[in-house]
Order: sequence, then structure tokens, then C-alpha cells
Amino acid sequence: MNDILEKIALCVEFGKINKVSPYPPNMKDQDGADELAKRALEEGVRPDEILESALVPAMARVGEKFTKKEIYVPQMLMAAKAMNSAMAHLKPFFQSGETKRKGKFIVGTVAGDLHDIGKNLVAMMIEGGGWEVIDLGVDVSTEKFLGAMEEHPGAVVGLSALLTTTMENMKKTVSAIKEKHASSKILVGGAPVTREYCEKIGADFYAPDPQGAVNYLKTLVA
Ligand code: B1M
Repeated sequence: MNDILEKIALCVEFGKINKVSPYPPNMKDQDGADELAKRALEEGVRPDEILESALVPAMARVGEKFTKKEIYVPQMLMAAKAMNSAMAHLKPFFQSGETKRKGKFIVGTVAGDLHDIGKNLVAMMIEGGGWEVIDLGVDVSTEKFLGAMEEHPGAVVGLSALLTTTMENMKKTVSAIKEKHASSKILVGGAPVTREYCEKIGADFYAPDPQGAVNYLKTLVA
């Protein structure tokens, strides 16, 4: 792999955001994902190559380590920040349509639920997996999900719920989406959600963690 791409991947994997960022201590005073992504573009590396050959594999490693409990939420959040700092340089190319992404993913935490840490991790892993993410935030009503689906036809939808009380709203949203967009694909997750519950409410897939979500989306673009 190109040296600069390898360095970007390491920065993302270990959460090195930029030169002034003190974390991780063994990379102190070194350029981070921010400076390296900017330099790579200046040197003529294509944005999709930076995404595919540096950010995606780095985030895949982060996801695997998280699944195996070799790292925890803080390290994952640092990796997310490093990835976002690199993505900020790439986004203009994707937004202009100059570089294509794998598809669109609409995500939100269901109505009545304000928990967003897990949802944000899923969103950033999926973005790191090469998808455009439309993040609707927390306490997202069924109408808001449906509106986003009208705006982004064909997008995969992801619903997160952290409260047993709001799982009922997940069910309502899934039913409404399936009624209006029968062929749409819906991914669900969150601590109280299970595979059985996913099947019961008619969603398409349950992912216990971000890597599971990324792996599911991969199956949709085979
Ligand atoms: Co609240 N909370 N909380 N809370 N909170 C829990 C969930 C709770 C289990 C704590 C407890 O009582 N032990 C409990 C729920 C009990 C239940 O329903 N059975 C609870 C409660 C009761 C409440 C309030 C009602 C408390 C109150 O006000 N009386 C209140 C509700 C507010 C509301 O939502 N309307 C409330 C509020 C809050 C804070 C605002 C203070 C804060 C949220 C801050 C935020 O998110 N910005 C908060 C927090 C932090 C927690 C705990 C401590 C941590 C949740 C978390 O972020 N985990 C939680 C207890 C706990 O889990 N130890 C708790 C880390 C995160 C990475 O995991 O979100 O599970 P998680 O996401 C995982 C997977 O589930 C999966 O991937 C992630 C990474 O592996 N995943 C998906 C998540 N979404 C996915 C979507 C996918 C796929 C995978 O596809 C789309």
C-alpha cells in the first residue's frame, strides 16, 4: 500500500486526529489523519482511494477489535474523530458527485429515545465503510424517517433503540416504512433489541454491533 495511505490508516485505527492531538501518546507531535488526508489529496491520491484503501480497512479493524472486546467505546470514539477529520477533506469530492459512494444509509434513534452513542458509532462505521450517511439524530418520528426516505429513494434505513419503552416506537416505524416502501431494507439495533424482536416487527436485519451493521450493508451491494 502507498506509504501515506498506510499512515492515514494507522492514524484512524489508533485515533490520531491531528498533529496537536495528544492521543495516542506514542504518536505525539506526528501528523494525524487530518494533515495526512489533506497531503494525500495534494499529492494526487484519489479521494475514493483514500476512502477504500485507508479509512475503510482501518475502520474494519476498529470494528473487529470492538466486537472482540479488544478496545472499548472511548477508543472507538477517538477512531471516529480521526476518521471524521480525514473525511472532512474527502466530503467535497463525494458531495460534488465526482466520486461515487456505495449507497445511502438513513439512520436515527427512534421516537422518545435520546440515546445516541451507539447510533453514532454505527453511523461512523458505515460512513467509514464507504456509504453516505444521513443521520436524522435522536427522537426521530416515523414521519421524519418517511420524509427522509422520500428525499433519498433506495436508501437503507437504520433504527436504534436503547429503551424497552421505545422499542414499541421502533415497531411502529418499521410497520409504517414497510407499508409505504415494501422493498426497503431496514436494519435495527440497540441494547434491548434482539434478532427475535427484529423478526417479530418485520425488520430485515438485526446487528448487535457496528461491524455487524457494516457487514449487512456489504451484502446489499454484492
Ligand atoms: Co440511559 N438508560 N436513560 N441515558 N443509559 C440506559 C439505556 C439504561 C439501560 C440504564 C439502566 O437503567 N441500567 C436504562 C434503560 C432501561 C430499559 O429501558 N430497560 C436507561 C434509562 C432508564 C434512561 C432514562 C429513562 C433515565 C431517566 O431519565 N430516568 C433516560 C431516558 C432519556 C430518553 O432517551 N428519553 C436516559 C438518559 C440517558 C442519558 C441522556 C443520561 C445518557 C445518553 C447520552 C447519549 O446517548 N448521548 C444515557 C446513557 C449514557 C445510558 C447508558 C449508561 C449507556 C448507553 C450507551 O451509550 N452505551 C445505558 C446503560 C448501559 O448501557 N450501561 C443507559 C454505549 C453504546 C456504545 O452502546 O447504545 O448499546 P449501545 O450501542 C451498541 C449496540 O447496542 C449497537 O452498537 C453499539 C456499539 O456496540 N447498536 C446498534 C446501537 N444502535 C444500533 C443500531 C444498529 C445496529 C447496532 O443498526 C441501525
